[in-house]
Amino acid sequence: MSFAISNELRARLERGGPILALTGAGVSAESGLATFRGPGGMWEGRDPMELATPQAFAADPETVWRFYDWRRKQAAEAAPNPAHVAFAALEQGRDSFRLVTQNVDGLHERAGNRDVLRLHGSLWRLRCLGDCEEHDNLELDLGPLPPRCACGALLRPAVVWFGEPLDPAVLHRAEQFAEEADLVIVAGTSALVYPAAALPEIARLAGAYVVEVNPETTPLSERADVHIAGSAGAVLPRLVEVAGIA
Ligand code: BJW
Repeated sequence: MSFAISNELRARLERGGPILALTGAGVSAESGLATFRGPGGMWEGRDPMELATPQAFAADPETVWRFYDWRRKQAAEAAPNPAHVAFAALEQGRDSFRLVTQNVDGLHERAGNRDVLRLHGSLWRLRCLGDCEEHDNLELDLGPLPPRCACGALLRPAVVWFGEPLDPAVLHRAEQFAEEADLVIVAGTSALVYPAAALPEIARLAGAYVVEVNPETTPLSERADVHIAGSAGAVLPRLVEVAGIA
């Protein structure tokens, strides 16, 4: 796949300023994981958007848990793809690289990124609806669904559903990165879900150059400095090369 790299993008990749990457479900599509919106986004004939709400969980925790149990198993079977590997190379090659993801699948961490700011939580953490601490859980067999905590209360995935606030400290850090960035790479997101979708605009207003990597156009496309219409797995390794990172 061939695509042009503008002089400005090349200059910003080469000059060593702070780079912020904002990633979404499309980055894991080439690992075989379904995105939320668009083709292949349905689960058992249901729209994932209807399931990713506290209301859906309150009404039917078993169905919502079956969806997340399926996602955990899919994610465990998936392997990081060249886009994940490229983001890990950027973190290793640049002190001032920051990765902010909306993804909950853990593939960035498995590719080698050590400092991942997870806006929407993680499939691999569980939260007790009683008083117990949120904790990591990598177990693929959670037993009968919905799972319960040792204290007897229901457990839920520690992800951020619609209408729920993001962790304020995480969001604050992400906004700071956006304000400090010289270059923002937005990859694999429909740029529809806030407050994540506001980060490129915060960065742009503070002087960053914004590049979007997505085979489709999104509401961000016309505001970004460049839209590269390609898959993250093809484009990101090339950007790493231009940045001079082996
Ligand atoms: C490829 C590719 C390839 C394919 N390469 N690309 C301002 C305006 C309007 C509304 C709001 C607003 N502020 C807040 C809201 C409400 C709401 C919201 O944004 N609604 C909009 C939908 C209108 N936001 C919220 O509710 C947030 N909370 C909040 O704001 O709280 C405020 C509050 C304060 C105080 C008290 C109480 C509340 C929370 C949002 C949580 C989102 N949660 C989910 C589920 C997470 C858990 C889980 O994973 O199940 O997050 S929903 C879902 O969408 C998930 C994703 O992270 C998120 C974004 O999706 P993403 O990653 O962009 O995926 P897709 O599928 O949409 O797009 C994939 C893209 O990839 C496509 O464009 C493809 O073309 C592309 N692609 N292959 C590159 N190979």
